[in-house]
Amino acid sequence: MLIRIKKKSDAQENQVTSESIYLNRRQFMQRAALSTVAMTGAANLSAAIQQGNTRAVSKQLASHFSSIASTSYGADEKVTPYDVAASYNNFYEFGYGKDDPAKLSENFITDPWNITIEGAADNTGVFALEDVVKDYQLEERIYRLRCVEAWSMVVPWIGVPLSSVLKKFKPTSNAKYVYFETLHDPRQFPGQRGGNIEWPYREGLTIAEAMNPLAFLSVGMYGSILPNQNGAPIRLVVPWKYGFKSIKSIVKIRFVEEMPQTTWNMLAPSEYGFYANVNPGVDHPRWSQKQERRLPGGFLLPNIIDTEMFNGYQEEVGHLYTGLDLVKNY
Ligand SMILES: Nc1nc2c(c(=O)[nH]1)N[C@H]1C(S)=C(S)[C@@H](COP(=O)(O)O)O[C@H]1N2
Ligand SMILES: [Mo]
Repeated sequence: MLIRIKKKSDAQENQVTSESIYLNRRQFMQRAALSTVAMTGAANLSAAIQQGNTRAVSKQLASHFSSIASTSYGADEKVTPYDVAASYNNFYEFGYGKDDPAKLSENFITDPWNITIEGAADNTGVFALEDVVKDYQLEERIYRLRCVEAWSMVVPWIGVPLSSVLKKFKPTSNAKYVYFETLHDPRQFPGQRGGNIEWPYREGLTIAEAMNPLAFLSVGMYGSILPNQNGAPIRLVVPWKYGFKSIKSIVKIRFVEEMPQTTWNMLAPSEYGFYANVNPGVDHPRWSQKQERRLPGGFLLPNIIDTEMFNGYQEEVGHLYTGLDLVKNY
């Protein structure tokens, strides 16, 4: 299945991929036997992608993963190898090292998983993860992810548009912002037993940002469910903003009237703003944002590339900021 989205960031449709290219043959045969796997022409199989992951889809999302729609988002991008995207992570709940999340998240419990919906909406309450996403077709979208630390990757996410999910809860006219929280559980998250961060990790978007078609709630990547270190079982992906906005392992969504407090802004407001739009014209106080290091690889050409305004998604999101001073509102 192919969802046609006509945007400049789209690429030729003959390069559109499907989840099947991420699966090794054995796993693919198993899954094909179990269910109808959505397939489109999967022409150029890169060895790195084929290595993919071999994780099973958990019970709660299994039926949903039987059909994943390809989209043309990022079809011209060179996808970062799975092993890199799943081993070089920021997830401070598991530690500050880039390899801590992969090493320490193996036993993280993601099933069952509930999400609490609160605030300025008609349909609030506690919802099981599967009930939050089941009404919507899962899509694969290849997005660039640009960390404020000036590294970047390209990830094939699987998920649903954030706007679809939010509309289901019927936000009222008082809902000017959407606030998100990660699970707070120091027994499972060693990082939450101390440190400078006021847990839980929290993030937020304006309602217009949240309703923008690019904003995505991801439950998977590289053809299967999210690895724990990447924010299982559900995380936000806002590709035009620095990576820290893409909050992981979400348990709470609250519709609010005032701009919410967000983790990195609380920690260092002069370094990390609420908007955090990728912007090569606004340097971090301690380093330049004009370029980035595309993983894998070090600070050497050709891994060093120019950073683009809104991470290259200007056409899709630029209108959200008309009249806003993007230097002051970094
Ligand atoms: N709960 C939580 N979400 C988080 C973080 C975190 O430490 N905790 N790190 C953020 C940062 S700084 C980045 S760059 C991305 C990294 O996502 P990835 O590990 O899937 O590449 O997750 C973001 N979401
Ligand atoms: Mo980041």
